[in-house]
Amino acid sequence: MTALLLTQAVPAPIDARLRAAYEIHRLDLAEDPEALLDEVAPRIRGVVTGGARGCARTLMDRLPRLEIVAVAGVGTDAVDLDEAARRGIRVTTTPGVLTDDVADMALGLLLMTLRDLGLGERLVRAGQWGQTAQALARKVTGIRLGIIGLGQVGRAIARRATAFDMRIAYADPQAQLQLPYRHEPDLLALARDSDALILAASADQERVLITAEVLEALGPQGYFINVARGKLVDEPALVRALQERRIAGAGLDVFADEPHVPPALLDLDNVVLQPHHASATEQTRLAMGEIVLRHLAECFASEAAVG
Ligand code: 8YV
Repeated sequence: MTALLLTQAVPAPIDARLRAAYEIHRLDLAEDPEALLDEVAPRIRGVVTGGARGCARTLMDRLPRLEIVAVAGVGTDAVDLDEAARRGIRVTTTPGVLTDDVADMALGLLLMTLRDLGLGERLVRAGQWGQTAQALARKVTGIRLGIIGLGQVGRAIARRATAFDMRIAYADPQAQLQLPYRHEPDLLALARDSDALILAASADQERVLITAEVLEALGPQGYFINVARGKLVDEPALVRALQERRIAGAGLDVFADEPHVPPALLDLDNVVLQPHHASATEQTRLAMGEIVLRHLAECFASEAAVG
């Protein structure tokens, strides 16, 4: 049986089908990952991983027979693509199927953050209704929304935002003139003219997009939502801006060093935090798993045909 290494869980039905067709080893569950690799690495021919975990050079170097890195996700930023290309290792992703979920998460975080839903919920649970006054929230309908990255996810966010009568502008290297949104390539100008900024840019870039200056331009009435990658943000600057109320609030699904969340954020009421869960619905994770199964089958079938 072809041996595969999984770096994270997949839904049970996908797991069962993987186990029926392959010899499966779970790196994330191993008590001693090094000992597991010592034992199985020489025969591993595929890695199944997520967008955030990817497959670093150090792991690739341990796997001499590696032929495929099947990412359940769209970002390949955590996969060493140069090394994969050099060794002829396929890298596959699951585009399309998680777009709606990520856009839904962005809207959820936007609503939750502007309307202080987390704070209200904590207050009710603590039996404080009627005892602790809650400040009035920010109206969502009609805000000026700045979307950074108008790819599949950015466009899905814009479609949802349209139903909330939001005035939409976006920053993207490509102006999409067929769409009824204002193109504003200058991030500082976009931040200055937005009530809320949503970061939906592709993960596969090195540049920090959300700098201290962008946060300054967003200003004390502005909100920031991130469903892309934490490393695209100057995270210490974001924490300071939130602590000092130089921006109004943030909704974050992603962080620079997951699963570590800057401790200072845990004490702030103007932040909503999620554990990188934008695509974590049963329906979407099953759809992603189907694509991973197909990519694995194609990889090993085409090889059988050649051999
Ligand atoms: C994945 C992600 O769902 O697609 C990506 O790049 O970061 C996430 O949406 C996650 O990696 C789970 O596999």
